[in-house]
Amino acid sequence: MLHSLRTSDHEIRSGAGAARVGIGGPVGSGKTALIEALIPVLQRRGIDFAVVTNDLVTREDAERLRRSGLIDPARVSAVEAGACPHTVIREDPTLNIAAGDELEARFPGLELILFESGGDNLASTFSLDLVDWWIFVIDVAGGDDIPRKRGPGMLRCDLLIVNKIDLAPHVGVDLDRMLAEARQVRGAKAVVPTNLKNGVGVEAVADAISAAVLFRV
Ligand SMILES: Nc1nc2c(ncn2[C@@H]2O[C@H](COP(=O)(O)OP(=O)(O)OP(=O)(O)O)[C@@H](O)[C@H]2O)c(=O)[nH]1
Ligand SMILES: [Mg+2]
Repeated sequence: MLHSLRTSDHEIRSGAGAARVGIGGPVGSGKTALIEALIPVLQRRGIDFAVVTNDLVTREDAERLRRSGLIDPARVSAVEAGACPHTVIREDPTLNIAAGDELEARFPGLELILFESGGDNLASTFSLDLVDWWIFVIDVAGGDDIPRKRGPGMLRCDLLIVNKIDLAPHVGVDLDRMLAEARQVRGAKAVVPTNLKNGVGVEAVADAISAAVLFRV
């Protein structure tokens, strides 16, 4: 069932469908803040996009984005993930696939859909039935030992963001060492440091998305 869904989904996407990008990571690492920072950058670049948020039992993040004034509220959809946020992005992403399909039907020119996972732990990963490419957001306040813990989310994502770099001196984190360890465990895969309070790193994230799934450089 999922297979046939995926097959038709792929066929749509390989034609005029929107690219789908996941944003996962632990609770509070800055996933919604990343979307808020990306919105004006993507708009300036003329990219036609929409957002799907996942919360446990509320629509808090969707409401935050709709109220932000940054984006047409109709372009923000919410999925209520229930108790296990990873289930709806990995084991059974049907609800998220349907939310993406529904946005594509309403906005025929859509090029990109960002899917924010509910805050989870270092093990959360996205199914490639749902997304073409995905980002994992960790933050320095979560501890500089996170890269050494080698969680699957951090290892397997296409782009790792180390956020809240502004907080490093306040939480006793050696940022250079944390970044070096993250790069070491990820081999050739990208790591981008960000401060989403002042926008440092956001253009680099938009560049990576554009190059990877929109084939723009
Ligand atoms: N100092 C600092 N604070 C940040 C940064 N990015 C996000 N925050 C703050 O961190 C808190 C959590 O950010 P969110 O974007 O809500 O995190 P989230 O990952 O979406 O959280 P959940 O959806 O609940 O898992 C908020 O208070 C943000 O303002 C940053 O780069 N620096
Ligand atoms: Mg959020």
